Amino acid sequence: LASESVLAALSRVLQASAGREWRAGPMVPGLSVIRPPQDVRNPADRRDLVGQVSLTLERDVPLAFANAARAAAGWRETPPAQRAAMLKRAADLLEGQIGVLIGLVIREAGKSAANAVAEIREAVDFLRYYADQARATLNEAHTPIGPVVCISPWNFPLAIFVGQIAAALAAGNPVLAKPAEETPLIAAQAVSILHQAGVPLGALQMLTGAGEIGAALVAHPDVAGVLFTGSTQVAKLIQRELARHDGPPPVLIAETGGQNAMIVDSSALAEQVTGDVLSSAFDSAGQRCSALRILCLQEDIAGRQLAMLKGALGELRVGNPDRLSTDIGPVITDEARTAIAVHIERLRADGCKVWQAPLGEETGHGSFIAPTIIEIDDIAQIGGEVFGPVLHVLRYARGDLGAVVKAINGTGYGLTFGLHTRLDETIAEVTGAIAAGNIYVNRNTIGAVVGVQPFGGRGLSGTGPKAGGPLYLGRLVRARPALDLPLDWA
Ligand code: TXE
Repeated sequence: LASESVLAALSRVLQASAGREWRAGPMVPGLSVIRPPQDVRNPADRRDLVGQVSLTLERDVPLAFANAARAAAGWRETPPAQRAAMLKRAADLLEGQIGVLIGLVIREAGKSAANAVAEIREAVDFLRYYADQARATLNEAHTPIGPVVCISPWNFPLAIFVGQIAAALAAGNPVLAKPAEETPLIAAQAVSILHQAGVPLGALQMLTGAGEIGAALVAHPDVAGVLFTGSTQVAKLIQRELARHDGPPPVLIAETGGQNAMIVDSSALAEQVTGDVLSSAFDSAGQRCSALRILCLQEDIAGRQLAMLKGALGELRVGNPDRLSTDIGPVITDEARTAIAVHIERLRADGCKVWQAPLGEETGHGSFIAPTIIEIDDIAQIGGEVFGPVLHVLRYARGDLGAVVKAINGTGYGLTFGLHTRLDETIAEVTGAIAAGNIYVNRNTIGAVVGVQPFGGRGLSGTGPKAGGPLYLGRLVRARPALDLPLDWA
């Protein structure tokens, strides 16, 4: 967002999208009954009606599977190169509509303009990546597994939604996609684009609605695989349901939450740490599975580092992302805001020191939480995952490094981990001992570059290490893919 012309273009895009109303509904051929629509409102300002969605009913699920069964043979027999060409065409179409879609992502998901652009770019990258994978790895003898249910969250309403679909489609499977109930409008645009690019209506269907529609999809006897990103709790429910199926249980690939930590020792560069911590903890209002939750500071530098972080916290601009000057937007719903606020107040009542960024003007009509730093004495004080802009800070003594690593592993999650140090032996010791899928050294802990840096978690964070992938710029120490999915499923 650096250059003047880009800023001017974005401003025009935002103005053009203001006030536009979008529509979404079930995309299941043969569904005749029109359901009364529900409003979808902007989390930054609930007075802004982004559009309306009509909901799928549980009794529509068998029709969707019947459509998938009818489409399966045709899709399976479509040569991989042709499927790849469709995904590439969809990538081009998505890229061509980026101007319109930025405004929709900002208004429906509450993302900042920079995050909205990154989100759309990632979706485009996923389409091209899986197109290339299909062309490079699949031959005509490859056998797809059958209908794949893709269940996705609201925090990457386009990138994760499209990434799951592209992986399953590339491998020749018909897809039944259930986007998050909070973000159906952007999902509907993505599915329309894939249809426009040539994917048959029966090979890619979308079912709107909440968890019960996801549950009904997973419970259907025809399901061959499930790609899920969301909470650990729902991943476990899905796993249990799939185990009840007759015959071999369907494939489950799950990417769930994290309790991600970073260790900063006294050799680290304080200014670089400040920038990396802020982006890791507060970008997207902390609503990333990879977001930093626990910052462990070696005690001799903790006071100075904390002072720098508090100073930077005070400068963050929290507000409506329809302004390009906004750093931090809202959290997704009022329920999410309440849950995060309850967590902060519990730790304050426990005697923890709490610092918060000022809330900007015009945050009164949205679901805003001020970015927050809380000093804790023990990782166990945090409890479960807090999905918002809250960073917990723990001081540790030099001799306690091993105990800190043990406590981090003891959370049971294992998604991302960061280390800031300039001591080679510490890098070797800590990265060898941490049980996380993605480990970052001397950089922020967010992000995965599609096709370059595979991503995925262990333990409570997901279905675990898959095949290895290429290293990222030599600074990502270890990465294991979770989204590098169904291409092995033959
Ligand atoms: O997730 P849910 P939510 C985590 C994070 C957050 C928590 C809750 O910890 O606090 O999830 O967010 C569908 N059977 N992450 O409520 O409920 C649901 O409709 C089948 C981590 O969004 O797991 C939605 O489409 N499906 C994260 C999807 O599952 C069901 C991203 C995710 O919803 C279902 C977002 C059921 N029984 C949240 N119940 C990440 N790893 O990036 C719900 N769903």
